[in-house]
Amino acid sequence: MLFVFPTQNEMVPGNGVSWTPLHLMEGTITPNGLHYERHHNGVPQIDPKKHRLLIHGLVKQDLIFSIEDLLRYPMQSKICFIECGGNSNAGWNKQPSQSEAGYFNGMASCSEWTGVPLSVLLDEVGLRKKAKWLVAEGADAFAMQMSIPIEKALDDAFLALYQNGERIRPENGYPLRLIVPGWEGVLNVKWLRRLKITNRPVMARNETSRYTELQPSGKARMFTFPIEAKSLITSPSAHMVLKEPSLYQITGLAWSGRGKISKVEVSADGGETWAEAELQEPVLDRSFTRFRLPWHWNGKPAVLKSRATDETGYVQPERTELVKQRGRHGFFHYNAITNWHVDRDGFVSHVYDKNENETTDSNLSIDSGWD
Ligand SMILES: Nc1nc2c(c(=O)[nH]1)N[C@H]1C(S)=C(S)[C@@H](COP(=O)(O)O)O[C@H]1N2
Ligand SMILES: [Mo]
Repeated sequence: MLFVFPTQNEMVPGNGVSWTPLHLMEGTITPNGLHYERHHNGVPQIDPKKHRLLIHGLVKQDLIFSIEDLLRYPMQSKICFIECGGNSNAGWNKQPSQSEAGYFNGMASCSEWTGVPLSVLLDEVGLRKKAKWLVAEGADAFAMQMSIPIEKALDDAFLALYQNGERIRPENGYPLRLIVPGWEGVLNVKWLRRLKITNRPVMARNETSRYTELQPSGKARMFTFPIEAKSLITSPSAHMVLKEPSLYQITGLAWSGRGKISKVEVSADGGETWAEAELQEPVLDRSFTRFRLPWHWNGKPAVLKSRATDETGYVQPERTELVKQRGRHGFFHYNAITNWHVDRDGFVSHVYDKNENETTDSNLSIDSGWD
């Protein structure tokens, strides 16, 4: 399922995105047909019998693997989220996006991925002393290339063949994709055909001109790999209507690329007071964590917020803090707290904090909202 937006370059019709409708979902696992999709140039049709993975570069011995070969290796499974570094980037806009929660934050999904630990294959090719980075390449028309530090490759990266028990769907990288748990989406190269071991990053398009951001200091942030802790109330959320003053369940998702979520706090008065939400067990490393809290709406206007803390102690920032830290040229890595305003009629909309100074000059206006 791919929606290609007409505003995109018509020379590249395969460039587009579809979102996970987080606001319509419960639990923590994304069904395969609802996993978000981000393609830089279409979905290749790959014959698994012909597909090969080459591992070469600073290795003792180059090796080529068929899918049949890889299917014979001992496998591991891991439940983890994948989030695009461009997810929620409409949050950088001066005006709050009024899209439904999933159609602005749904470039994030969570699956059980199964495949072969990369460390096993790297052991087989034998790394040379100067091996510091690994360049992963996809077999799509874009020939996506991304550089990954060798420590992460040896730590917990793996080559996935299955997603939620079935073979990975074409849109998500069939027959083989790289999974780099907790690190930004673009590193999870789909349709993986080559791993080149190098002594430095390749400086590909998506790690230089994209997925980087100019900071107030004038220097760009680059290689900002782990996804920082984030949470989002999925219900009630934008466009929903609370029919009458009554008891409601506030629920949402939290995740962190640095480990487990340790706490989600919820406020129903715009951040004056907070209550700790219940986290659905099991709370897993680098995975969606479902939180829930009962709330009595008294019929008066209210502002709902959720704030995640992860096991490193990192606390999800307010939008003002994030903008202060990163400046006004951000496009990626938006993880600020989202505010949902409930009006007297029970209608829910997206608002920024009142105290936010949105008068700063900015040439920024994000319409398309992905990368
Ligand atoms: N070969 C290849 N790999 C790719 C991409 C791509 O366009 N080509 N898109 C990347 C981006 S930007 C993201 S966010 C994730 C999206 O994975 P999904 O489509 O399975 O959700 O895949 C990454 N891997
Ligand atoms: Mo992405």
